[in-house]
Amino acid sequence: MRRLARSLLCLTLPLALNACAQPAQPAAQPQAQAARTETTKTGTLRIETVASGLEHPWSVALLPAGGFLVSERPGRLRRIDANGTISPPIAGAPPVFAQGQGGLLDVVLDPDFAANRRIWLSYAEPGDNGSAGTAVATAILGDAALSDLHVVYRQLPKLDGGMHFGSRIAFDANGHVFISQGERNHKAMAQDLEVLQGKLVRLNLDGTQPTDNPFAAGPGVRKAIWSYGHRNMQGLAVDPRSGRLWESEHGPRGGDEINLPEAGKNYGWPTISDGMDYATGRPYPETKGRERPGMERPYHAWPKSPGLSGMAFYTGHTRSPWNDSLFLGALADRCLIRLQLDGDRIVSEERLLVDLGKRIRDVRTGSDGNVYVLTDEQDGQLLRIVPPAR
Ligand SMILES: [Ca+2]
Repeated sequence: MRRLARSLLCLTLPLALNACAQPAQPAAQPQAQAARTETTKTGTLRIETVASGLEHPWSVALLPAGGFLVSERPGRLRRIDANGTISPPIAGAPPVFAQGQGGLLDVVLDPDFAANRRIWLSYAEPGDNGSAGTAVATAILGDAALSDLHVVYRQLPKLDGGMHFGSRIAFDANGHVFISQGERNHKAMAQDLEVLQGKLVRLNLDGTQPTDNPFAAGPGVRKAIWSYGHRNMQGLAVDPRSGRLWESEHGPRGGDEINLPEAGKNYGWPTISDGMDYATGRPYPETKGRERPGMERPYHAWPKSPGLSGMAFYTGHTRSPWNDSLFLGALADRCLIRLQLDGDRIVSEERLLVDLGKRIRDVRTGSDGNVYVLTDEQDGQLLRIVPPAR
């Protein structure tokens, strides 16, 4: 009866329509295609606003038929048309722990998305008594709703607090999915193979654990683990040229790094680190230097932490001056980092969107040769970055 009365109210009192609307819906109007330019060392790039009004957008997936899927950290998934029209929240997303760094995190398309319409989501999943843990679910994308939602991975144990959930998802060409995570700010856990904090994990696409994972045969260890000793990985991508997996992670002050994680290897946190405690300016008590036998040095490190989030290779665009680059979003340094590659070798760094001055949460590269970024704000934006002409 109350629902009927509410419906009648909505029908009969147009001025009350706002009270009947779904919460947190931005105006579904295409954004003005405001463009600005920036002079860079390879020419002039153009910054176009695809959409605004996104609440702390975390990840963007480019749909093959045009348009985008965007996750908002408070727990909403939205479709954005090629012209910038933002949909209402897509129904059926999993409930999330939207506190601190937690919430709805990565959204990526299944490798066979064109045929199966399946998407993958990573998020902070609420547990008992205020606890949470990183989780990954898959679902079928419909026009307005998800269906066939399955949770395929849960970081265990679940813990209190809102820090260091990771998390990104990437696929190799051999039927595996990689899931990056954080150590939930429990540093020692990153070295403990009986828990999943601070681990990169590898699963089969059906969520089962590969029998050839490096710790699959060991007793008392988590068989999903691919590599360990990680702090908080918010970038993960496979180089389409080599098939090699790269990850970026937030270190402590001066400890942000890139690794090419290999099976069973220990990436050192917190026992080795280039970084310092933000509070004291000194190494953490757990840190015993910058290198140690059996632990991997960073493949690449920054003496001043940019705050890395989101990572994408830009390859196969031989007419672009950006060909063979790795892009990384920078939160603290408020820019887009471009690393010029020669094979696996990082030969130079260029900082883009510096004048824009926004926290960059995610970056993806399009088959159209453009680069797409999300700004991490209450009124976040999806931007299209058009590279300089060669
Ligand atoms: Ca490390």
